[in-house]
Amino acid sequence: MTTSNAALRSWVEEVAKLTRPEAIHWCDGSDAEYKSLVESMLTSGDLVALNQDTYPECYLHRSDPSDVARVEHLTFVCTPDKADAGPNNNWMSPDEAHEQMDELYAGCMRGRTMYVIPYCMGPIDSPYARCGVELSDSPYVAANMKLMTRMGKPALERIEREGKFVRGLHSTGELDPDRRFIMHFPEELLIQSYGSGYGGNALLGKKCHALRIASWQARQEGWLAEHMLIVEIESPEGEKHFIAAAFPSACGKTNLAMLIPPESLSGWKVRTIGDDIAWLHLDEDGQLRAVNPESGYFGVVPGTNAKTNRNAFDMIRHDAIFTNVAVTADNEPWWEDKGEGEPATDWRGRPFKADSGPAAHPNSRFTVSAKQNPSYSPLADDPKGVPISAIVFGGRRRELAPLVYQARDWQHGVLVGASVASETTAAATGKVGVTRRDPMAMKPFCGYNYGDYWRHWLSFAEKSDKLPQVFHVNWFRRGPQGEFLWPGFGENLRVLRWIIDRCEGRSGAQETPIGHLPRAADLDLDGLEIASETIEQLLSVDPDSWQAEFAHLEEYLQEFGSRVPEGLQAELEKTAAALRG
Ligand code: OXD
Ligand code: MN
Repeated sequence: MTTSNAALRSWVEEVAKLTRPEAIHWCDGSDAEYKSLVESMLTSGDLVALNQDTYPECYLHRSDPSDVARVEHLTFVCTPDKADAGPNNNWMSPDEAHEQMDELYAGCMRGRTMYVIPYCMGPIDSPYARCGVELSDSPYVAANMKLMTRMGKPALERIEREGKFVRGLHSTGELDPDRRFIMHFPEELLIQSYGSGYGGNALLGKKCHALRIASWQARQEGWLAEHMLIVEIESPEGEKHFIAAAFPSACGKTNLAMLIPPESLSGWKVRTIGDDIAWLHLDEDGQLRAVNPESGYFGVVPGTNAKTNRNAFDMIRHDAIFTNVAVTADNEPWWEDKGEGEPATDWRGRPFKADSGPAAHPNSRFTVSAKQNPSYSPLADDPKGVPISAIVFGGRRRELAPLVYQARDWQHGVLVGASVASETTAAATGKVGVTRRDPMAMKPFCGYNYGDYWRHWLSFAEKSDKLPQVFHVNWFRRGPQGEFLWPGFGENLRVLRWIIDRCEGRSGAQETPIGHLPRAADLDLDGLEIASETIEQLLSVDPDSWQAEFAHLEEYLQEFGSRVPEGLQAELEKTAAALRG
């Protein structure tokens, strides 16, 4: 196979000349191709077959122990002007980065096959979708890209029609953390990744293309590329709403997108459009519409069980790739809080010992096609996307942030998004559980200066008078003994209902300096056992703590100097003044 697109042909030739692969395989995206990729990885030991009776077509990949998460300190945005990447990104000049990467790539695919992986982010016939081609020497990447994206022939045909595509070059290299880089060249629509096989570093359609490069393109073209799930909620009366929600990595986006209503709300239906990324566009009527650029999930495994996420639990019982989970004596995948079975072998393939850390890696993952999700919405394939009623921001905060609050208007909503902070998780290397600022949950993914990004967000107010309402949630408030105050999971639908009712002007709220909060009576708590003092605690705003929070936020924004838009600064001052009373 080859292509009629001359630019793609000559790029493939140029890369082959540099990296020297033994063979070049053009991926067609067929099921037969997926099967043969799996077969070859079973032979090479890259994959291990799991119990095929209880987990048919499920396989385990054990990564190098040094290569289990995104590496933010090795991820760069390479713009000619450092200020365009902003203090939120690591920066290297394009010339220096190219020189360094060319050196690493020289001859790196000797003895290996280079896979040419054409893919489309978004429904294949959507005007909002964008295509890319990843060149990779990893069959694990090729197989995962088949599950995660619309990969193969239809994508190549679209590239041949349109002529435009994002280029991504990936080599597993030696998996040496000292020779590992994830480089982005937004002006060249180019990604270069070396030395890691981990999803977020190696499946270039996801974080690298659909967020870092796409956020840059989105600013130029007037749309938004966001780290958001998209969920469809239908009331017993048949009223439908779509909510987009941004939470940092491993803070429950997948669980919320696949929520199962509690028994007392059994007439409600929840369906998944996406669990990680949303591309948001204004249509000709000024309605914000969302498409999920992905067509599969790369989700965190630990904690997934029949109670927390029944849909995901069922969806990963067949045709799934597991990365870095443990294995039972029956050769079934196992992870912490699975709720059944016990580990015999840990994620590194060693006999499991209870005193030598978790059996599954805390950032172990599943990869599956979205179509396997019992709550999959066919609207995920709608080329027009879905109309968004509410945008919800959230973080993992043991203190301060109440269960839910609503921004006063769009400008205030941008401040609410910019003020997101969250405890770090195992999704990236580094310390876990440290609170860090993570505006719009995009800290690791915004491909340009945050100051310019907030300005771009604010500009939507001039383009439409029908923008979604903006909210903030916190499922993770803790009590004095460290216990979670809110039950979370399916019960979060109670909060989403209040959000929907606010969008429809149907439910009450109290005004506070940080925004509108429900009173206990404004939430449907029927059938939920929760003490009234706990609800009061979840719905309270402590002005002193919030003043301290705003002082911290102001200091943080100052890092972005004159790039911080006036509208955001003005909104910050307005809220800070209200907090002072
Ligand atoms: C992810 C992440 O894998 O955010 O989605 O790290
Ligand atoms: Mn994510």
